Amino acid sequence: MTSQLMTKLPDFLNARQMDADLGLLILDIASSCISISDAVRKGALANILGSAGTGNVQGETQQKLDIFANELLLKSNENTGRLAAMASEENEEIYPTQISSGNYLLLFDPLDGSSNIDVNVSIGTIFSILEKKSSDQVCEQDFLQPGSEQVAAGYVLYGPQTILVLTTGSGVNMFTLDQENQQFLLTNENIQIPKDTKEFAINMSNMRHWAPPVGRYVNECLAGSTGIRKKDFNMRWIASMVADVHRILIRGGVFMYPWDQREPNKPGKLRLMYEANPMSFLIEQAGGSSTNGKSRILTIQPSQLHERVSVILGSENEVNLIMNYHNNNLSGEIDGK
Ligand code: P6P
Repeated sequence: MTSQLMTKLPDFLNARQMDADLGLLILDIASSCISISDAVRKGALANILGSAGTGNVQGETQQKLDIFANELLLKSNENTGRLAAMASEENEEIYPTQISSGNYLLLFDPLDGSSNIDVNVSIGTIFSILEKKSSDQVCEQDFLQPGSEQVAAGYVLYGPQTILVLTTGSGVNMFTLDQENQQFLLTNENIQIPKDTKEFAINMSNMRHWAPPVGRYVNECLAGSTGIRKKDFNMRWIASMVADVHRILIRGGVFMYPWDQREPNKPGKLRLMYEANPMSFLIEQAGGSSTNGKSRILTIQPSQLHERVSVILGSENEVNLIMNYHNNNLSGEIDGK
């Protein structure tokens, strides 16, 4: 099918007959990500690689592109009237909009996978949209809703193609950026993740720190056809959650960033509100599962904006097996207690 015949993102959203402001908000995010994509592609030619020489609220060194992406998303969404406030991995506090009459709350990791920026490996923007439920002045408490309350979520992957992956609660659809016309075109409809897999993603260098259930699962994968799984497994670790999740949406697999004993009081490395929740919404909408090892991530009641969580997500049968190992008390330390 030629690109002229493919469905454009605005037409796709109109056909869904969703709330007009939500549709326009999604288009605002998509437009911001096209600008981010352009900067990512220019890289050194735009003098936008390397460290900015500053640290973020997470205590991580900020890359120039982190700051560029964050500022662009904040500035391009602060005056639309569609949002009450925003929250970003790069900002300690929430970011009230200039026209705070909007009903929506936007959360994002502006550039996930920053350690890959300077080595030209795929990175991405992750976003989550909630409704502001209270009529009071917007505050952090408005954001502290379980992931099941999201009205939309997605990511834009800056890889060989720039791809927007989106759910508004009725399936997962993918849109590829037509670089010539600067339009996202529908290229994969109603994604479904295979229930089984032969591929797992985890940072193996942390093996000695894992809880026993994770170690048991991975060792059984490594034993392959000679062990109880009776099939050989492949391993991937891109160190960009967006890229690992995208692979799983396309061909199945399981992604794990579990609790480990390096920092036992932290439930995990990844952020609940703007990494795990949007990815979990996408994964479940595509027929997969997403858990912290013991329960669905989307049911977690947040207590802090930047709280972390243990993440095990992907092909349903594989995730259920790992959950079984945790819940049958193979002493899985999930919440740091
Ligand atoms: P590690 C990127 O910094 C990130 O937040 C995720 O995108 C990615 O899956 C993970 O951290 C990689 O962590 O410890 O392997 O570098």
